[in-house]
Amino acid sequence: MTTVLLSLADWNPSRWLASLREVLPEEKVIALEPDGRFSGEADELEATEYLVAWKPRPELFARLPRLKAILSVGAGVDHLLNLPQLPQLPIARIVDPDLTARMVEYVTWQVLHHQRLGPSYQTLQRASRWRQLPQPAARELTVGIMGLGVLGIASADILIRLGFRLTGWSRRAKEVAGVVTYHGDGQLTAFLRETDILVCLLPDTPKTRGILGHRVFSELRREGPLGGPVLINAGRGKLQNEAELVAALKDGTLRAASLDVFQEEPLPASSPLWNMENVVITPHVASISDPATLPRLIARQVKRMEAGEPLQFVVDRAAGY
Ligand code: NDP
Ligand code: OXD
Repeated sequence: MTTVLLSLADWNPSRWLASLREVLPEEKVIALEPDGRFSGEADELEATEYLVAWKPRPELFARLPRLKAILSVGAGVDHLLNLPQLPQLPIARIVDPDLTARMVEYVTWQVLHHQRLGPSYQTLQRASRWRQLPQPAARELTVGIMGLGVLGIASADILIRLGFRLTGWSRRAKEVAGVVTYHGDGQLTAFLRETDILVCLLPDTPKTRGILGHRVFSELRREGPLGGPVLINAGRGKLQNEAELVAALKDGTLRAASLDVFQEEPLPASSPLWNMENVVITPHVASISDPATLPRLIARQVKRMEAGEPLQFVVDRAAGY
């Protein structure tokens, strides 16, 4: 019998375990406690062939000699690739319509918040002031998406339909209907120069870490109708240099920001970002992995591999995502 092990840090595994058992009725599905303990027998753990994981502990792998593949329950895989004792096995990530739809909602919500001058109206409301501000039309703004992958392309698609002008930046050259595309380090400046609202949906890799800093902020378009560029980061917190981000938000290099991810999560109470009027903070919820929908995808992956078919959505370990 195939054994599937669930290891979820930070999340309660009970709903995941119940859903996985429902979609994998012929397999043995076992789970670690959120603190990494296993309450079953050691030989059950040793029989594990598939690890379904979010932030597993590195020492876990030494206890899984029969492991065949690692299935991330997140779209991002930095929680795996940064582990020191990661075995050389295939790793698959989540590509799922539910997770994608939730990210599209977040990106659209935040782009509209800034286009419709949400931060300014919140300030006016706090001062009980009734004042109508000049409202830029969507067509007057360029939304530049850094990371033109599954989530970036789906977000661009909706924003185009709302009338925004869309550009995108990726590692390799690509064509996306309705999007002016740029790629590679050599085209980054050209991409930034025309961007009013920068949406970051990049993965955290050795190449992208720290990219959201002074250099990028200062190259964004300053003459746009919002009176300065806006950053929306739902990629990863390690992409942003938070000291440079705070400085840019204070000195006007950035007009405003919506941040879902942070260098340190939870964001420490001491962070100046909490109290900045031009910052919208959400606690890494731009999208979520839903235990009601994702276990079906995980079950499909296990069945594919057991049938001798290749896994889908396999991570390119050299590229880091
Ligand atoms: P994809 O792998 O589909 O897309 C990644 C994109 O980033 C690709 O376009 C890729 O380029 C580009 N990229 C990678 N490295 C570079 C680089 N060095 N220079 C330029 N572009 C680069 O990922 P997804 O769209 O599915 O997810 C993106 C990220 O979103 C995840 O890795 C995760 O960090 C984050 N995320 C955040 C969530 C949240 O709740 N905040 C929820 C889910 C995901 P190319 O097209 O050439 O490969
Ligand atoms: C993910 C996330 O990577 O939720 O899926 O951050």
